[in-house]
Formats: sequence, structure tokens, C-alpha cells
Amino acid sequence: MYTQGLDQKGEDAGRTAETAERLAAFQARIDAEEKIEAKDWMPDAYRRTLVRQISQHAHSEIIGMQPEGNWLTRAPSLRRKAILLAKVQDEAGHGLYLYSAAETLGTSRGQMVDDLLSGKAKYSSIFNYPTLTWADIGAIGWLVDGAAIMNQIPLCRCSYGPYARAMVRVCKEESFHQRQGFEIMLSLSRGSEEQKAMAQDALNRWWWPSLMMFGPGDSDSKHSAQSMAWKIKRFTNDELRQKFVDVTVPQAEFLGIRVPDDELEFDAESGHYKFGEIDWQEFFDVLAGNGPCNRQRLQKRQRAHNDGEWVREAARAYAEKQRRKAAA
Ligand code: BYC
Repeated sequence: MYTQGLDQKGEDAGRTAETAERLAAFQARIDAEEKIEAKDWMPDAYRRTLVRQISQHAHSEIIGMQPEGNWLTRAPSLRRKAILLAKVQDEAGHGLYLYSAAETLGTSRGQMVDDLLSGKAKYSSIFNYPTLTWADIGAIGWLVDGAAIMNQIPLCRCSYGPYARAMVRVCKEESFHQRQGFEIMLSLSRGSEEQKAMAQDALNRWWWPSLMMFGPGDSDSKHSAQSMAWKIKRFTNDELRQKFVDVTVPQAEFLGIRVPDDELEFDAESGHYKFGEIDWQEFFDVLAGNGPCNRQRLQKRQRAHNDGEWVREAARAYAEKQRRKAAA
């Protein structure tokens, strides 16, 4: 849909040279809260930042299908299986909207997928952890989708129109995902002692990686200042992380399970929870490809990509046939 638009005349309107006047006019549009659209002029660095962020986001949705897909055949009831199947399919849909939004910036989906498979492009650190028990499916919905919503609601107001609009639908679906995860956690925490222990164990393992999802602390976030000035990001990584902790700790209390942080305490003066230090070494190790499941995730994606080659080949042959027909 989006790429067809780019094929029309005026395709290069956004690619003319950067002059001080153009840069100032661009920033003035951002400051006036105008949306930037695919064919509008934009600085190269704005385009590159968006391709990086949106493609990383798309890859996260697609790779994120794996840890949950792992439990499709072992969901504890038909109802749970149907819900999980729908959720995993939603993630595939999110990936596709996001690849389409990134394509409007002139990078093909093929190129983005190649960058993922070669290890050049990142995807969210969180999907490099294993799903060991059914409670992990509850924890992912509750914490991972909960963190994703916290990050994505402000992205609905991102200055780049196609990304902002894609986020509106994604957020509606994520909100359903978060609730289904919380409902699983609620059932487990009201169940047998063994089920409560499973819920606690899942929280123990997913809490810190969920906080890492928001990215490095503000002092180490190399892109935040520029992305905030361009209104791609509306809040810093630390601001969103704090909001997430503030919302989620009372939910854990409601569930009757303990957040695994001895330093966690409510600070009445600021109205926020204080929390312990994140293990940033673990975060950077995962980013460097050395998390518990990095290799497995990429190998599986590579296999799926290879298995789909015949579909891409058939689509290309069909497109060529249509092109010849139209030319004849
Ligand atoms: N994991 O300067 P910074 C979902 C990278 S999926 C990996 O702060 P920025 C779901 C960062 O890219 C939801 N890498 O960067 C799906 C940068 O890399 P470079 C996924 C990370 O961009 C299925 C470097 O570290 N959500 O919900 O200003 C099932 C420096 O960071 C991470 C999104 O993708 C990380 N956690 O801010 C269930 C949201 N954090 O320059 C659920 C869209 C940072 O070395 N993305 N890096 O290549 C964003 O909002 C921003 O890109 C971030 C990072 C807040 C993540």
C-alpha cells in the first residue's frame, strides 16, 4: 500500500540536498506538531533513525512470535490455545504493518530482513530469554506487552505519520495482549501452591529483562536527545521505565507475588517507586548476541526464511507475468 504511493511521480522530492533553510523549515514543522509524510523533505539522519527504529521494532514483533509460539501445542486448555494463537498472529500482523511503514522511507523489506538475518539489525533484547513454563506466557503478556504499550502509546504521536498511524492499531491489540497475560497470572496466583510458585518464578525471571526493554539509561542512550528533538520519541528511556514500574508494582501486589528487587520502595515525596540497579552488563551481553537464546532465535528465523523462498519465487513470477500482460 505505502510503497505503491512511493512509485508515483515526485518520488525524490524528499531526497534533495540539505541546506540550512530546509533543515530549519523541517524543524519548524516538527515544532508545530505537523506530521511528516513519506514524500516530504526530511534530513537523511531523520530517515536513517526511523528506518533503524521501525525495522528493529518490526523484527522484534516477528522474532517475538518464537518464545510464545513455543507454548502453542502445550497450552493448558482449548480456550488458552485459541487466545495464544490469535495473539501470536497479531504479532505477525504488527511486524507487517511496521515493515510497510519503514518501506515508505525507501528501504525495501528484503533489505531489512537481510539485515536482521546477518545480525546487523537489532531486535528487542527481551526475546532472547527462554519460555520455560506456561506461567512465562502470562508474564510475557503482563510484563512484556505491558512495557511495549508504555513505550508505544507515545509513539502514536511520533512525528512520522506512517509510523504513528501504525502504532494506533498496534496499541489497541497490545492492550488486549496485556490483559490476557494478567489474567493468566491471576488464575495461577489464585490456584494451587505449585501454580503460585510458577507465577512467582516467572516474575523472578522476566522482571529485570522487562525493565531492560526500555533501553539503556538516559546517560548512555546515544539517540534519545536527537529523537526527542525530532519528536520521534516523546519520553526518555528512564522516564518510560519509571512509569512502567509505577504502574506494575501495584499489579504484582494485587496478584500477591513479589517483585524480585530488595531495594524496591515507594517514595511518598516523589510519588514514584525507587528501584534497584539494572544489570547493564547482562543487557549489553544480550545486545552483543550472547543472551541465552540469541543464536536459536536467528537460526529459526533463517530456516523459516529459507522455507519461504518458493513463495517469494512464485510471487515474483506472478508479478512478472502481470507486467508482461500489461505491456502487451
Ligand atoms: N533491545 O540510544 P538508544 C512487542 C539499542 S515488540 C535491543 O536508547 P533508541 C512484542 C538501540 O536500538 C516491541 N536493542 O536507542 C512482540 C540502539 O542501537 P544502535 C518492541 C536495544 O532507539 C511480540 C542502542 O541500543 N518495541 O511488543 O533511541 C510478542 C542505543 O539505545 C534495546 C520497540 O521496538 C533493546 N531493548 O531507543 C510480545 C519500540 N534498547 O544505535 C510483544 C520501538 C536499545 O546501536 N523502539 N537498544 O543500533 C524504541 O522505542 C527505541 O528504539 C528504544 C531504544 C526505546 C527501544
